[in-house]
Amino acid sequence: MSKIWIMVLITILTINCVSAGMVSLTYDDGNVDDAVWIDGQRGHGVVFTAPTDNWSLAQVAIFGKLVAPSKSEMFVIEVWDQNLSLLYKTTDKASAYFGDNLTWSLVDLPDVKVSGDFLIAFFEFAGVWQGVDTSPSSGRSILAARNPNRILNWSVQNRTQNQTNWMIQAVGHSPEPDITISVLSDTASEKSPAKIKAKTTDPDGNLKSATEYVVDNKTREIVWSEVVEMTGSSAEAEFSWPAVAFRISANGQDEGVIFAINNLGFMANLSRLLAYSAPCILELDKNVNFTAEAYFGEDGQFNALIDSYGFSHYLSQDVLNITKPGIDYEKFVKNNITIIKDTSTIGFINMMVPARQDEPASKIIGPIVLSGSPSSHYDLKLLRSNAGMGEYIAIVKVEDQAFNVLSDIGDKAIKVK
Ligand SMILES: [Ca+2]
Ligand SMILES: [Ca+2]
Repeated sequence: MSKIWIMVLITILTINCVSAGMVSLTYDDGNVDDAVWIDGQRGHGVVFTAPTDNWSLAQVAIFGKLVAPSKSEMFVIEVWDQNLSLLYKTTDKASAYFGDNLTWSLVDLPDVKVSGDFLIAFFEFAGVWQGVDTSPSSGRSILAARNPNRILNWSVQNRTQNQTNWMIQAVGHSPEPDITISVLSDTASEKSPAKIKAKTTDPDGNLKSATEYVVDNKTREIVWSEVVEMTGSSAEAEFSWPAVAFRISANGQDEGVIFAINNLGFMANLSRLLAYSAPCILELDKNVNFTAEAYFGEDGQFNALIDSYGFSHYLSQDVLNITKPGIDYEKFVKNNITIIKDTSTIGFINMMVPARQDEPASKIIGPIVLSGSPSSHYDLKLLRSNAGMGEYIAIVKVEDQAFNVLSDIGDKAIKVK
């Protein structure tokens, strides 16, 4: 459970293990399951997509350890463009980067400019165990060979390509956005919401969104979040917060504050039904866990549950009426809904912004046993309740299309009386 948790957190807070200003492109789940070396002149290759044109690839991270005794002292890393032409090559001693334990090693590159798809190939000549994540793969991990540069047919002992993710990451950077926020109105109530203004700029003009978080200064819980779209090289947004908190109720009982956020980009006729989403952990049956998103309508009704692989475990009749009009809902329920009544559970996430590093950043609300039925929306409801009296802090995070993230904290606290 704890590993899944961490993944959910990473998605929300975009914590990177790399230094400030750097972005890490990764297609593995971060948890190593196996390690392999490959023979001969073959290399482990991963096809990456640059987040923006002329992205500066500054480092290659490889999860590995030395093979002892090693057949080869040297390794080669090559960066190829989408035509498999060499952009950069580096050769070094394996023992200078890898040791006896499986861990991430960073190899510096001199800011190689990449655009579109590019390939990183790691030729270890049977000198390094390459870490493998065996979760369903993105199909981006391949076998590479040189002279001429090519992608080989897949052939690795005991490993299929659709369950192999070489643990190789591309670390790089591009111009970052900037943000300043100001609290225009620092008392909040339903009638007179607090107002927070965010001003953002981005030197290379690929702004994407700004997200406001309202944090209870006492419990450090994120009680409210709202995201707005942004584009171009400068944008402003004004958030208003009517002193409300997202909470979840199950079977008519209030279970507590959860992390939820409004959704952008659904078709107009679905946006009302899928207005909000909340990250959650779905346990269908013992030890069958998924990270997922629960979707709620503007009225708080639970309308969809979609796991991180894109598989939907539940859709409400209202959603189905729009996505597949004319389909018999009872039949659909029988054939498509995977939730097992009175057995499956759902855990929501209460996110915190800890005041100190040793304090927890989240806890699970639940697990809640799903004892309702699809037609009763499993008796789950997203509530927008009054936030309790006290002080709240506004944080706004800006993101650009190249995965850069920056945030700013409100200059004064917001009071709810
Ligand atoms: Ca894994
Ligand atoms: Ca940018």
